Amino acid sequence: MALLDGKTLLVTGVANRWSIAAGIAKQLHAHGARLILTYQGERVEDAVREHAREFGGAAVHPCDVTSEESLRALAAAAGPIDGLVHSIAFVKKEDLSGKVYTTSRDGFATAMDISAYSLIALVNALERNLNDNASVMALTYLGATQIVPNYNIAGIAKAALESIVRYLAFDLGERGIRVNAISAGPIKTASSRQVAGFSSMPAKVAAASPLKRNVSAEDVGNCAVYLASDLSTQVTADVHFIDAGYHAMG
Ligand code: 0WD
Repeated sequence: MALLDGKTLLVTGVANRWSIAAGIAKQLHAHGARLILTYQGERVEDAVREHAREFGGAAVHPCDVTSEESLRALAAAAGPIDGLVHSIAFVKKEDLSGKVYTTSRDGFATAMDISAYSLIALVNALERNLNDNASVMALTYLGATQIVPNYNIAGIAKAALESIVRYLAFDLGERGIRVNAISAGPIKTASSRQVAGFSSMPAKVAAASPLKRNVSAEDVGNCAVYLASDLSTQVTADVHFIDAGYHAMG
């Protein structure tokens, strides 16, 4: 019997095949989970539907986290779920370089809304879909707690996201629902390429980390398998690093 047999996981953020969410969906499917994939808009719908076929005919629904109507429609369509993967972030390109103090009020609000508040919005919308003992996970990055040049407002939003993870863990703990963050090492994706100077990060991590290597989206997916499974029923309000140990370097 596979680890995730009988479990249904809703995965957001599969924008294309390089997305971390695509690696997560691949591993969840490989371990027996039934998947529901969401897509932000028409621009990525075809790619997500193609992935869905690859993952055993996963169900596909639209979901734009900035729209309450879209979130309500997702809740109505999704049915019961045993877990939820939040793999969503957006920061205006001009706010991913230069000085943090030049961030506009609007840029700050957009980053916080899509990269952090969206987890609250998703959980609020899907609370009744989540079965007892379900697992909620969100993708974060070391820039939440350490200075990563140019990550800027994205790091500030990740700090908020990690705090939201802890408060949601408290809110949902009575139902046995766990809420955790996965802090991934740098992986080349459409989002990460927006961060000025990002292209040098994977090599830097590979050279400096204890394990002397980079992580892949599938490595992150393996952590998601553990967090979605009954092996992690006592783990909540945590930030789990999948970064070859880089976060512990001085
Ligand atoms: O090195 C990296 N790539 C790391 C990424 C290291 C550590 C953490 N992360 C995080 C990101 O911050 C994000 O939370 O992982 C998550 C996934 O990011 P990704 O896989 O690197 O990037 P990408 O493939 O671009 O997925 C992010 C997706 C969007 O993709 P596009 O390319 O269309 O911007 O977030 C989704 C969208 O699919 N997204 C939304 N989904 C629903 N509603 C919205 C929205 N309004 N906005 C963005």
